[in-house]
Amino acid sequence: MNISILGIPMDLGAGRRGVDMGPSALRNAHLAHTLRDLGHDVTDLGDIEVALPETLDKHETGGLVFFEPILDACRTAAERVMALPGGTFPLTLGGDHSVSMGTVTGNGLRGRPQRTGVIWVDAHTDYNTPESSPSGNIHGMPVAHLTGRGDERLTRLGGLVTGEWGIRPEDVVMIGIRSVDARERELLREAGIKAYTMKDVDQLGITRIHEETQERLNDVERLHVSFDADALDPGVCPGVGTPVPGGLSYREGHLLMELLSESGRVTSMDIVEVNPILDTRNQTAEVMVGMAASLLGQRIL
Ligand code: DIR
Ligand code: MN
Ligand code: MN
Ligand code: MN
Repeated sequence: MNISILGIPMDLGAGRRGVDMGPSALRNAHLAHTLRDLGHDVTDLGDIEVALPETLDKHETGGLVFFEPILDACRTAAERVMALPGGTFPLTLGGDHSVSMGTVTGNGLRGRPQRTGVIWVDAHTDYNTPESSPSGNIHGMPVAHLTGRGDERLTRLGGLVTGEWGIRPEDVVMIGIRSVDARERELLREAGIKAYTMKDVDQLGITRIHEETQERLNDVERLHVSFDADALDPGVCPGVGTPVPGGLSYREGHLLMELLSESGRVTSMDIVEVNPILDTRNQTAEVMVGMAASLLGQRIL
């Protein structure tokens, strides 16, 4: 397979500094080399340009911290993904999770707009709107905006999204959830988004959750996996900005990626929220490279 790596070195959407170094940490953990060893043709497109917080005033626009530069970066990321030749697998590296407003949109609109399912692997549901968010941090809001709620400039990605295309709430499946804000919980319920909490993972197991996810997303034409490193337990991935105890084990993460790989249906992936400042000797980036490898065909035997 042809895989294109694109970095979005942005931490403007997060509450703490450092995930802007995520793409570099993942490259240092031998991302491209690992995927080439699996037989893929890998092109690293480098990073898009993102404004540094030190060069900006930290102003809020209607409850959205760093709104303009985040919209700019997301739009640029979407355009870069849309420009990739058909058949290429985009592997996009955050950055905080707000980058996925750009990457998911780019993947959905590439070639001709298609119905796109999203598997959101995360400790958090990232379903806040500017009104519901306790923090104003946009990394807590991408799923709401991808499914058409919140600030219209973000849902339309500054005019890039026109017409009917959008992610349908019923085409989103979240896995690994264990931190949801009060108002966010109400919005999620209203929207009818399927979220497998850690309790569900404990009770049902990843195999059953994967089967149900495939069933639910049976009709989508494209399938995007957005993997926030904080979905995994902080013991496995300590280098994240908002660690939450009780996460996916190393094997649960791999098993989910292995099963998704076997399905042959995944067409794009993000790896986000790797924070090297808070990490232990780049462990989190190494683990996440392993997750990408499992999704992209690595097998034990
Ligand atoms: C919280 C934290 N729900 C917020 N979100 C995080 O600020 O909206 N998402 N950490 O990854
Ligand atoms: Mn997230
Ligand atoms: Mn998260
Ligand atoms: Mn986040």
